[in-house]
Amino acid sequence: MNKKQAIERLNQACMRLFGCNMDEATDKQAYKALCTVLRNEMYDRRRAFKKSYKEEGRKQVYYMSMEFLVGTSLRNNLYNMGLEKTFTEALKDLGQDITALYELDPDAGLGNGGLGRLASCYMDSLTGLDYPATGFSIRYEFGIFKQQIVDGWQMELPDNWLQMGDVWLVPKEDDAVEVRFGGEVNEWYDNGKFKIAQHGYSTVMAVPYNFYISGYGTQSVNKLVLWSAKLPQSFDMAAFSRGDYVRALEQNTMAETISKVLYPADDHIQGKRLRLKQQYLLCSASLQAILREHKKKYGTLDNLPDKVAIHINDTHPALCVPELMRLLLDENDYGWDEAWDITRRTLSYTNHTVMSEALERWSVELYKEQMPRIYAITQEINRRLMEKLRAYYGNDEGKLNWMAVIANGEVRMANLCLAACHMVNGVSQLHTDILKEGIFHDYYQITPERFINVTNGIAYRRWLGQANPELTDLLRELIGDGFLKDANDLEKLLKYKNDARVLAELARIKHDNKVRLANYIAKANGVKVDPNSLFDVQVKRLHEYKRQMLNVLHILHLYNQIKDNPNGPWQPRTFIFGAKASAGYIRAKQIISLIVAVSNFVNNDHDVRDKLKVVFVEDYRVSLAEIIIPAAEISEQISVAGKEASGTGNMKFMINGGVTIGTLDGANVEIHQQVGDENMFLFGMHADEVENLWRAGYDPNRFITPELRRVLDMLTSGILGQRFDDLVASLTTNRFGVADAYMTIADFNDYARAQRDVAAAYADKTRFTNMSLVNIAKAGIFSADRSVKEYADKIWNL
Ligand code: 26V
Repeated sequence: MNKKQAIERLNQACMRLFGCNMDEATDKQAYKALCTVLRNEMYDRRRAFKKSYKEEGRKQVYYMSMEFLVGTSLRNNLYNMGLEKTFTEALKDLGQDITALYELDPDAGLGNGGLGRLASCYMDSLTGLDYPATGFSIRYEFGIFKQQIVDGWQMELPDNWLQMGDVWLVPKEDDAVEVRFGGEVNEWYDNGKFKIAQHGYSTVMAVPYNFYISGYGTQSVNKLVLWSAKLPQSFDMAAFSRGDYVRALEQNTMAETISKVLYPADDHIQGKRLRLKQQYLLCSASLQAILREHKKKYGTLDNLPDKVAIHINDTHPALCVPELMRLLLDENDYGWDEAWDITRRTLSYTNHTVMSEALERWSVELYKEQMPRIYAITQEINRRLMEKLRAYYGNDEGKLNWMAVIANGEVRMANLCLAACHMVNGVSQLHTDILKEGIFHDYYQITPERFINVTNGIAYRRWLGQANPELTDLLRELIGDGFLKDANDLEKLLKYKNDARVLAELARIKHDNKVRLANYIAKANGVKVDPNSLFDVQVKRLHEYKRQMLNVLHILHLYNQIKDNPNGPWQPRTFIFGAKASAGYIRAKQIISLIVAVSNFVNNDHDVRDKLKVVFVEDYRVSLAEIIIPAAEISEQISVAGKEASGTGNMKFMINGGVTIGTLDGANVEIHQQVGDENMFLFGMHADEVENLWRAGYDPNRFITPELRRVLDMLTSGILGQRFDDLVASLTTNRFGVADAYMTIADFNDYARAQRDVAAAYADKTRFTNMSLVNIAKAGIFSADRSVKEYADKIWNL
């Protein structure tokens, strides 16, 4: 498409939508017209791509996930389709400024954090690599809440992203499918054939909305299908015509609440009915759509595993297991063994956390109430599983109970996946080892061949190419533009190690990005930060295991040191935080309060003001990450070892030249393998040391040094404007059998040491910029292209 054609299409779209030409359009109208043109372009490309892979009979992958943290789409689509320049100029000719339109593009925040963002990164890479891939999720009307800090406390506001974001969605009302909840199941034999029927259920219609995904440097377009829950027309009318208006309306809103809002928690399960309904809606609707399409093409489901791979992203879509069985048994007349064989070979599962609070379990009562037939099938899966396990493990009841899908009145979704999926993977080397040796050990022993590691990766064309255009241009000039298709090419940058001109350029670009962030902070927080200070950043969900507390305690320690010796050779520093807390996670909210209090305290102290600044940026989200990450010099990845499954923020910092201070946890281990001791700041206990100390009986009070005591006392003294007794108690007082469950105190000293190393390294600008260069050069392995190729080869057999 050239500029002239772009102008024509924009004018056409604008005329059709708003009855005016582009040069008369408001920003909002221009935005919608532009998105419509791109959406139509993707639609056309999609048709061509689909036609070709269907003709070739290629195997397809379906990625099932309750979350896709898409972020903005406008710039990403223009960039991927190579149309950025064309449209920037076309719009300019039409008197429109494209950057103003970028501002209007909402973050599609259909996810909480790493797991959802990973899903989106994978869709991008799969498409760029021309794999036929479809994502399935829910069209939440409200995505992750907007965070506002009021008097230091997090408030949650609704995120009505569809107001603007609906331009990206194409409704497919005709493809709606029916999903049944509740009721009862009858079973009988008819001429020796087992029959079942469900009655008294309520029906919800799932309407698909297509969200097209473009790929970099290719004509291929895939789609993300988002289900929206609607009450079926007929139901509505029946009650209506009885004059039962209220009941009809009530039913209506009940059905539609299913897709109303994303659960804004990633810390613990609550066992809520609505959440279970969301999960079943996703699984049932998606599987029905997949099977319908497959049968249309092949006329049979016998070859489903040869042509279809269905991936379960964490246990949230684990109901795919019994639902696929149900569809095969009840609606396609397969016997149990055949159905089980097809199910097993079709499904695979990724685990994303070892935190026991986040491992999903549902009460049998609720599960059965909502999905009686699914419950019966789950029982049968469990019965057969226990039979097999008993043959293997004998009567080791403890082990059998631990491995059961149904036990103690609960259905355990991870065990359901382990019982059924032909492949199970962890998201970093360490995480996979912990699955094998820890929580999934008993399953691993029986079938070790099913367990593999696929380390996470990122869509670096977004996180580097788009978020850091200056660095991208420099790289293009130095190593050519091959790295935009093959991230391993980044290694060519190594030959510029110690090259004074290149180091100066890298430092200049980092400085520009810091200025950009400083401007944002000035506007958003009213705080002036110095772009010449060291930018040290921790952005991620707020969780105790991620240890934002450790960072805060160290900041106060640093504060004390500066106060004691105000004329010392202190490296000026700016500490930047961004984090949303789960709405009900009070301790996490207290930690946010503490960060805000510390920032007010430190930023207003005349003695330290030009040496130390602390900023909490509100409403951390994908589009903010794109501004923050390129400006970071130090990347804080300081979880207690063994708890962060992988981390992907760490990779985004690295590829933008951020140097990691971190524990040997998750993918930090692999970052360390890439860059070595010299190019990151490691500290803290290793995963096995954490385990051992825990077993030996950890008492944090034995680790409190006088310096740390002084900091803890500040928290309880009121000097910060508030007292944080609760937080200190959580670290030091053994009230519920655990004090400092994440060993913040045990790791404090070594963390402070590593932070001193940071300051020393930074004092030598050349040395530090070289570290930064090595990080960029070695980041190629963390491309999502590498990850999805591994999935395609080892798990999905595409
Ligand atoms: C758990 C729950 C619990 C119930 C309520 C809703 C909900 C939503 C999400 C989760 C899952 C949390 C798991 C998660 O996000 N894991 C992260 O996955 C990233 C991608 O693999 C990985 O980089 C992070 O280390 C890991 O924490």
